[in-house]
Amino acid sequence: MQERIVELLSKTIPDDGRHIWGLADLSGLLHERFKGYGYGICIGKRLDDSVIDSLIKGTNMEYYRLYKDTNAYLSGLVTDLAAKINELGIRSLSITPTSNQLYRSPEYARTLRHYFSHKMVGTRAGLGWIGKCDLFISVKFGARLRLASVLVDHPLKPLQPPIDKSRCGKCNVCVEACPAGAANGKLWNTKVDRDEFYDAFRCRDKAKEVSLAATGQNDDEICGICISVCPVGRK
Ligand code: B12
Ligand code: SF4
Ligand code: SF4
Repeated sequence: MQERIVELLSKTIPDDGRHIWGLADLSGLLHERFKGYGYGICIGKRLDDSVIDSLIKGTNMEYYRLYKDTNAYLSGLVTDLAAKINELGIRSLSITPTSNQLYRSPEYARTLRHYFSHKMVGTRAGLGWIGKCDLFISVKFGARLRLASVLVDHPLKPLQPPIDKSRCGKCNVCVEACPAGAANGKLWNTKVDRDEFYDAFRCRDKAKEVSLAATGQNDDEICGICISVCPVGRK
């Protein structure tokens, strides 16, 4: 069955150098509300370099539009994939890029955590690691991508080994560039919790402030300087 799923993914996800995907074993890692789903598919869509490069000077309307468009595109792609996997007789569930209110814990205001982490599916699929500003750094595109996932109830064997620790090394570029001072430079591994190296509240408050100033929209927290400056995946 894994072969049929791989064939479906190869046919459905464009092979255009702007997508990455991989298979993840998530046994024991998912929140109880995903009971029955032990495996997942991570899909990443590269963001346009011209827009991401421009973020070095701060967020702007082009990034806001790209963010919304990419979310819509990936949501369509994972919904389509989940439907096709269900047709193969395998139960599956699509998780859109921003997940949704359903996957936002009631404690969200206090924790800034959802029940579901796309980045975790990405590291288990061997596609990348968690960088010093808590972004998913894909081997191929760096942080210049958005992620979406599909969960399945059928065993999947990752196509490459999971990545368990940071590959940032001595680089500190995003830590120094962050206008909120949100990261302290500590390296991630699977035993290090987010709050030990990155302050999500500092990031959220700064991102809210800069996105409102640049776009006039207050429905999101969009900054992204840390995406722009990372040397991994930069052309
Ligand atoms: C809540 C949220 C926020 C919050 C909190 C961010 C945070 N880093 O926790 C706020 C509002 C601050 C925020 C801001 C931004 N966000 Co946001 N956000 C989310 C959301 C909805 C949930 C994240 C969450 O629950 N975090 C809680 C922590 C604990 O989990 P985590 O951050 O996902 O990562 C941990 C685990 O994955 C763990 N892990 C990884 N592998 C493994 C393996 C094992 C075995 C174990 C045990 C653990 C483990 O390591 C990580 C660190 O602890 C996700 C979408 C989603 N559902 O995944 C998007 C998401 C993380 N955001 C994203 C982006 C791009 C941003 C912004 C740049 C704003 C923007 N949209 O332009 C900023 C950047 C912030 C930053 N530097 O991380 C992208 C990240 C893409 C990438 N390359 O990493 C995501 C994945 C959306 C998407 N679909 O692409 N965001
Ligand atoms: S999104 Fe902006 S404020 Fe948040 S960590 Fe990245 S650079 Fe810092
Ligand atoms: S800028 Fe450097 S430290 Fe930050 S995520 Fe990228 S490689 Fe890691």
